[in-house]
Amino acid sequence: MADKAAAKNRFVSFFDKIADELLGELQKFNISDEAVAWFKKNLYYNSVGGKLNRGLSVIDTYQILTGKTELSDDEYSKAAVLGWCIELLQAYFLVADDIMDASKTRRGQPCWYLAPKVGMIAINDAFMLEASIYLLLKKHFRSEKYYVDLFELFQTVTFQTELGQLLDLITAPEDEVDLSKFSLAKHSFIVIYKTAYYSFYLPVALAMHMAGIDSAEDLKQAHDVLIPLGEYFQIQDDYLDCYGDPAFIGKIGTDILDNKCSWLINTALKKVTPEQRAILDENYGQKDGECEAKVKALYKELDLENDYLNYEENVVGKIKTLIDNVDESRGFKKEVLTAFLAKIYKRQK
Ligand code: DMA
Ligand code: MG
Ligand code: MG
Ligand code: MG
Repeated sequence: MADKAAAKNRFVSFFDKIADELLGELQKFNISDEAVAWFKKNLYYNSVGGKLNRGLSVIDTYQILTGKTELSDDEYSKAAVLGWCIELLQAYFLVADDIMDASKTRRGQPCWYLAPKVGMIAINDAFMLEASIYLLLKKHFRSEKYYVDLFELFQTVTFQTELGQLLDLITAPEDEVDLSKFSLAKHSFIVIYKTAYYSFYLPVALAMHMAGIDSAEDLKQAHDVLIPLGEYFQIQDDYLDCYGDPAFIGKIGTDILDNKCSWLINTALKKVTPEQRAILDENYGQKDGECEAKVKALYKELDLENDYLNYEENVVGKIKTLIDNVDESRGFKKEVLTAFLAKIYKRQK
């Protein structure tokens, strides 16, 4: 555990270097001190303060794939840059996601668009977080033979995530609640695109390119386990939206108010009586705390917590079987996947 804390501290301190480099890019344009200070605040406010699982996973995966417990300074620096690139991508998505979901808090502080003086400047700030990824890739990887792979991977995964966000949003219209449009199949599609690709496939695929263990077959093996793993992770997120402790998860759930096609509502819809269904039709997706409370009370009556526990045991069993079947002959390692699973199993935040 102490090791884990030390690894996280080292990675967090590395962000100062990342931020200095990015601010240095800005200074090249002779931009005002005020703008530099704004960008610096944007970078720190939105990139640091989370669990950093995605970023740390690049380093962990690289170490597992190469079998090295100690990395050279150059290797550490490269893996950490890629890790922070994912965290910047996540920061970009979250700044925008919180505006679109009308969320109030993130990582225990006001969402960026609600911070003093920010407002809709947050939209441009999100774009700048994304653009920072490509400045860093160019600076650190331009002469590597896998530069184009990294570049394409970030672009492809970004598009997949945005497609997922689009589906998430159009399945949850603000002014028209129609629960008959929801299904677990739709849910699965949404969460694979909006979460699994960037949170699970991306960190591993980046480390695989860096380690040179990146045949099409091995990338596919990684993909075929990481996508179901990411789907499970987002179902945990849906569960925590309702049942998590805001003080602990750092954010206040909005899925019921926002008419989201969440795992919980889909699971509820499968087991309701016509009377209970009428309660959902009337109260789901209304921007009203009392309606939200009625939906939550019905979730309790339906004992969705138990459905979730059953789901979790079941899916973890399936994922373990998928991992058992991974072929390690080309260099990919099962341990990359078991390490990931261990990080999220029964997570509370
Ligand atoms: C998160 O979906 C997906 C992205 C791409 C940010 P969400 O709105 O459920 O996330 P959160 O619960 O963190 O707002
Ligand atoms: Mg959200
Ligand atoms: Mg969202
Ligand atoms: Mg959520």
